[in-house]
Amino acid sequence: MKTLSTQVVIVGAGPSGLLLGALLHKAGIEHIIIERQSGDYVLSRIRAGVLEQGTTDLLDYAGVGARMQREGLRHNAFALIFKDAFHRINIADRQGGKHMTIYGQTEVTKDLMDHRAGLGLQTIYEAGDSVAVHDFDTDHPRVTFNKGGEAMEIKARFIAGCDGYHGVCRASVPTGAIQNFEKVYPFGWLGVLSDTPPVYHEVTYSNTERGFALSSMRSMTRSRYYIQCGIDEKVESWSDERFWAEFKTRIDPEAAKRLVTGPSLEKSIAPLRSFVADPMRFGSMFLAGDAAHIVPPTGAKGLNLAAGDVNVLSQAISEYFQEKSKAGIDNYSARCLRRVWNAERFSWWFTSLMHKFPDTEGFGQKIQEAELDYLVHSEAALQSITENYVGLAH
Ligand code: RFL
Ligand code: PHB
Repeated sequence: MKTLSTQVVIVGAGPSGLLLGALLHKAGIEHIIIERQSGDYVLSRIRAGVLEQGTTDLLDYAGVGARMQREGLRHNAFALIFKDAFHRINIADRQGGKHMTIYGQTEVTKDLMDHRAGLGLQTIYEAGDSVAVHDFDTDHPRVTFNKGGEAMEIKARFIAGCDGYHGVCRASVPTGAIQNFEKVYPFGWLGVLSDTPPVYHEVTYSNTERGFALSSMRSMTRSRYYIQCGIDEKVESWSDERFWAEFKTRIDPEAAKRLVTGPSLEKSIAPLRSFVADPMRFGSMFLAGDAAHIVPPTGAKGLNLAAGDVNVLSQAISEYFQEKSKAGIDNYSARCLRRVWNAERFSWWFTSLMHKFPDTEGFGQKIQEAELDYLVHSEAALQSITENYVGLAH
């Protein structure tokens, strides 16, 4: 067996793992990233698009923010549609000038990969299903895997489990040592990416009697739209024509008239789930990002939570190595979980407010419309939604 040694092994080269790597490198800490898939596969997953200011600040700090600053779209507001009417909600005016940035997860991932390549930092791709974590209840954890037919082992002081919801790190924790909290929603999101100008200038969430829709974008010429769909629906049963026809019924009538449609570049269905693992640390192994928690995408918190975790983790690990202090690593789980549960609550609430639920029918719709009406006319409620949307301070 070939053995490598480093200070931290990061499992997973999604945004959490790559950003943690950039932050550890900046703090002078050695690490190796091990990823199951190829780099191209990781880049092909179309996911998040909305970054909180805390996330863009962290990407700048990590030294990977230059293209995002040039190409990202700065948004001071988002919008809600209900009862066919459009309501713009200004965030910046209510939250001391804070704003959101539209910049796709694919682009963030690409910038982080290019940064790593430029610095010559080691990422081992295509490790497949062979990755296994060992001895994380000791100070000498190890990660083993096969690469190109050769058995390999990486010894380190810490393992960072950044391997997403289906990863191996959380799954390796003995069942008695972890508690999982979960809620699965009775619907999914059907998403379409297309090279058409976005129908709205800002991210717009629709509540309609036919179900939820979201109008987002990646640039001024590339749209990202979603509609609520049944949990068992197959993407093959949604032709582009059917998608556009349904989507038009879920935006306001003026917008439906001006909507530009076109072929989909990507089309996929995502299930909606809320999930939290508690704790997020097991001896020498830490969980970060989707490995530890999932939010439904309403409110765009997932990637931002991941960035918050790796910020806390990189500080805790650098305190350990540089100041010989265990305070940060001992506090990691509690510090993250407080922020995570705040975002879980907000994402659950926003999901419940905007989607059609199969069991509540007409009464549920009227209650949602009453709450939305209250929301857009109450300055107190607007303060609260914008404060949560832009990201609570932590
Ligand atoms: P990822 O991105 O899942 O990356 C985990 C990586 O680990 C690898 N892996 C392994 N590697 C080695 N060994 C193993 N055994 C492994 N098992 C897995 C995987 O191949 C993968 O490369 O998790 P990470 O890095 O924590 O990042 C989390 C984000 O991807 C996620 O939270 C967001 O995409 C969520 N999300 C959104 N977040 C936002 O902040 N704003 C948004 O606008 C937003 N929109 C979305 C979203 C997620 C969506 N879907 C499809 C779930 C919209 C959608 C539709
Ligand atoms: C997206 O652009 O993909 C997006 C925007 C806002 C959300 C979720 C996803 O709440």
